[in-house]
Amino acid sequence: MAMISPSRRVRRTPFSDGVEAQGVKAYTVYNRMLLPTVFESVEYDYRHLKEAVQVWDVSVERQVELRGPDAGRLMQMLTPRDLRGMLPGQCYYVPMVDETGGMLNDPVCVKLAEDRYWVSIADSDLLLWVKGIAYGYRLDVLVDEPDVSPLAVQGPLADDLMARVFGEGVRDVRFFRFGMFDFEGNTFAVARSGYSKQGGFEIYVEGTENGMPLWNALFDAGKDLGVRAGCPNLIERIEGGLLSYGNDMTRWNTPHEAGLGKFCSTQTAIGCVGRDALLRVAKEGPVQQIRPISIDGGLPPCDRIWPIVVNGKKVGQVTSAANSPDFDTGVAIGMVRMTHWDEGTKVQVDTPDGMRDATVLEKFWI
Ligand code: THG
Repeated sequence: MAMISPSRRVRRTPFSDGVEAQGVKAYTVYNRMLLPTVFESVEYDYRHLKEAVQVWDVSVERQVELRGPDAGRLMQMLTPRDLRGMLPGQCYYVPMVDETGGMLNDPVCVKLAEDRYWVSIADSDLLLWVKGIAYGYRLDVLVDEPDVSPLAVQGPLADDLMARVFGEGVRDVRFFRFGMFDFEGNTFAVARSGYSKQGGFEIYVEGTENGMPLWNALFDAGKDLGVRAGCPNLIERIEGGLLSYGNDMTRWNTPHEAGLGKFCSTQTAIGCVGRDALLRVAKEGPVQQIRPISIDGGLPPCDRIWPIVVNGKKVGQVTSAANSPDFDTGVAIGMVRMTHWDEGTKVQVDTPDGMRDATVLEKFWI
């Protein structure tokens, strides 16, 4: 494929110098910022992620900060997930929808204080929507994108590496919680979260100037653990059923279609945007839903929709696919119509390399 022409519009991150020094081989663009996709090879990176520990530049997970007396009210307007029980120190995966119930983003909400939240966004311009809602409802809240860049430490040895840099206390951080930890005179939120199923942390690094010192400290401390630079891994995230906004679901899907109905409490009081629309889909149920799909044979890269067909009729579409070394099959995420979404349903997938036999599954691989 051709190169990405660098320019100011495609933002670098606080860690880009480190990423390049570690030999990044490919980037994508996400939230108008560089996101590494390959270091050695997707397969090599996959194996290493599952066996050791990696440091990921996920600065593209930009933060939308809500700060002020109406921050909590605004946060609840933005998501159908019930936030009433959420305490400072917690992270919630929160679908966000427009007035029609169409998904706008699937961020992680980080509650820093009663009057301060970070919305750690997927790839859509959520800042503009949040600013519009805050302004339209005349809310007493500041909405901005702060100089915060998440750095993920993922893999089975993540606890050991993090303990060396932030102290033994990081081991006690629970899943989707965060604590405040010091590094060289700065205090950062460190959460047990991340876009893999291998376990690990995300450090919310405040201040561009603090990026490279932390990056270097993690690599110095992890030499004997075999630490490498890594990035969200296509194969592993499909095996784990981690959804990619813009690929697996878009504004034309409801959270229920995306399998995120469990994060929507449209019944309970909450006054969020899209509640009426979601009440309807929650009651009637979706007519298509995301499913894991195993596909026979070697697969080419998936950079467009692959129709799922049965007897010449379209019954869904594959939106992400890769070849899994561990499961020795093509692994994919697709949107499948109700008539064909049951476990074990045999279908065909129309790939650029020809028709492939495939099976609709119920549970993801990991
Ligand atoms: N971490 C942070 N910000 C992010 C992501 C992240 N922003 C962009 C993108 N990833 C948002 N999308 C997701 C998708 C899945 C998860 C988190 C963010 C995730 N899901 C777990 C799962 O499905 O197993 C847990 C969900 C839960 O139980 O609450 O982690 O990765 N900061």
